[in-house]
Amino acid sequence: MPFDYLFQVALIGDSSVGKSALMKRIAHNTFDEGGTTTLGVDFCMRTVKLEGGKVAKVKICDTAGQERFRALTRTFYKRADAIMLVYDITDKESFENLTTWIRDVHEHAPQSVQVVIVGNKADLSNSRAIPRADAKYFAAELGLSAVELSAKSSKNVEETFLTIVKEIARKAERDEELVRKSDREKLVRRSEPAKKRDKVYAPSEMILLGEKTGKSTSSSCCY
Ligand SMILES: Nc1nc2c(ncn2[C@@H]2O[C@H](COP(=O)(O)OP(=O)(O)OP(=O)(O)O)[C@@H](O)[C@H]2O)c(=O)[nH]1
Ligand SMILES: [Mg+2]
Repeated sequence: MPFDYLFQVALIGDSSVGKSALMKRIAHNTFDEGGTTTLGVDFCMRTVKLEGGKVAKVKICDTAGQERFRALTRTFYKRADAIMLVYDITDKESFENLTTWIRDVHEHAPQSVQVVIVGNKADLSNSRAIPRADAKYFAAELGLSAVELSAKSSKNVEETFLTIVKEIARKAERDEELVRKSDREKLVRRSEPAKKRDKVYAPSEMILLGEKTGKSTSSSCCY
């Protein structure tokens, strides 16, 4: 299927928070109980029809949470349009480690990247370790949004993913408009001095000027 945009969404966060499960839910709408740990990076593609008829192809990069892969995974979120920073709502440590992940994102990801704090395993809310309000407060302090979802039950996964893609698409459209505007301005700037030169230095006018003043006009100022 032809597409208008190619976006990258990276899933990052501690090991076992459910990044791979989330990617499979987003890309194939499936869930495997007890997945295996990711070694390096894994990918899936998803196509999204946008409002207005445009089509976005989204490359979802599922990165390894293990520390030993950090250098490799950074190279992927460097190119991301959006980052889903995942923690497990039943695992306090995975939430506390968000601070380190955020620092990493600020250091290595593009400034324009859209970051969403994602609390996974919302189906286990009876074993919740992180109150929803704490996550919202943490995200708001950083100017980010926070959502809770469940890769297992699929609750809120599709909504979150589509909201992210639509937001990146809106940004891409704004950027395109800025480029078009700047191209138009460049064209105007290029044509404006030429007009002025024609007006001031056109040989016919110079002859006229010379005639009016009665002085001869040198052609050396003509270019
Ligand atoms: N109850 C529940 N379990 C989940 C959910 N998502 C993932 N899991 C389970 O959590 C475990 C870890 O999931 P993974 O997706 O492998 O975790 P990961 O973040 O990719 O881990 P790394 O690849 O090591 O970084 C697996 O046993 C999953 O079945 C969820 O939404 N609810
Ligand atoms: Mg994984």
